[in-house]
Amino acid sequence: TDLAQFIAGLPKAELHLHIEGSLEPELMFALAQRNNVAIPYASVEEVRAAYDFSNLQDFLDIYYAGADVLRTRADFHDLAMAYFTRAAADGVVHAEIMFDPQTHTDRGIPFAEVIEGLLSAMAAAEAEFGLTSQLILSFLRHLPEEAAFATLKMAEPWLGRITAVGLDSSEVGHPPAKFARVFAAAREKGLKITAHAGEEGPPAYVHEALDLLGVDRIDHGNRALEDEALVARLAAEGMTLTVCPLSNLKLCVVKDLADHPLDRMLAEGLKATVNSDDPAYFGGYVADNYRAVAEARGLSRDDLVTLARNSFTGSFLPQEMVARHV
Ligand code: ES4
Ligand code: ZN
Repeated sequence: TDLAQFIAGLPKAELHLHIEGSLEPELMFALAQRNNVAIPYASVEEVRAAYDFSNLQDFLDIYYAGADVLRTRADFHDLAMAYFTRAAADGVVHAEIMFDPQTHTDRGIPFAEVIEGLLSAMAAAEAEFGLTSQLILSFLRHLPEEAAFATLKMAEPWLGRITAVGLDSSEVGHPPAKFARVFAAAREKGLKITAHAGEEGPPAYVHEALDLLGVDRIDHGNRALEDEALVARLAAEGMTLTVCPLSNLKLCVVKDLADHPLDRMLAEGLKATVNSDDPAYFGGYVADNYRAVAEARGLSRDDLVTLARNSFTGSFLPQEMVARHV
């Protein structure tokens, strides 16, 4: 359709993507076989049928189980290359991808295997598709802050190739305040900062991400809309929100895409972007997200152009690179 073509042809950056969440069932089966790992599903159809979530934790349980097939640097390379190939086809020219080292190091996979596999795919994607990318190391917030410090220490030899740190996993009960010290340490090392906040957690968690973590970006941020003063502050600061419409639908953050607040965010002056989050689990890559929300909310072409422009101005690219895209 016209809309699909317009969206695919719009150069975009993806700012909220968990690389482990791009593991498609077909690749999960192939890696299970390659690594001799048993998985609790008999077929690709059975895996897809299990992707019926009623909240974030439901999803996370299945996401961590799926990640168990990822064992070697080749696996992480193949995982990321499959994502970049798919993203390039969607018109993504720059991607800032999150990875969760603790999901792997806690299973005995060396940090080096994970990151070297991702870095080799990032180089291959730039050579093959001209798609640039950056890495965001995400801490698992259901684990203690000490574990995040240990992860930051493991990452030390690669800090020159990591752009930012993030905070993901189970939000409610694990406020940003729990990680204030480790984010301060990351900032001192020159890393940018992002955090999931206001996906399921209250507006107070968004306040904490701003005040206690000093975030450069907010992942999701939907529930900030419940707090008028917070909305005004986010708008005044030009804070980027990495919104994920299909994720919000699949995790029941919204009941229906027709209720999605994306255009309300734009109308309130918020710098919203559209992203895929965990595309293999939530039913679509970035262009699917633009299309679904554009149809459900009747977004204009101007809105779509604004969203794509926000994805570059909200990126962690240096200013002169941003200028090349906007
Ligand atoms: C996640 Cl959607 C979402 N929220 C929090 N943590 C995550 N990890 C992967 N996807
Ligand atoms: Zn996320």
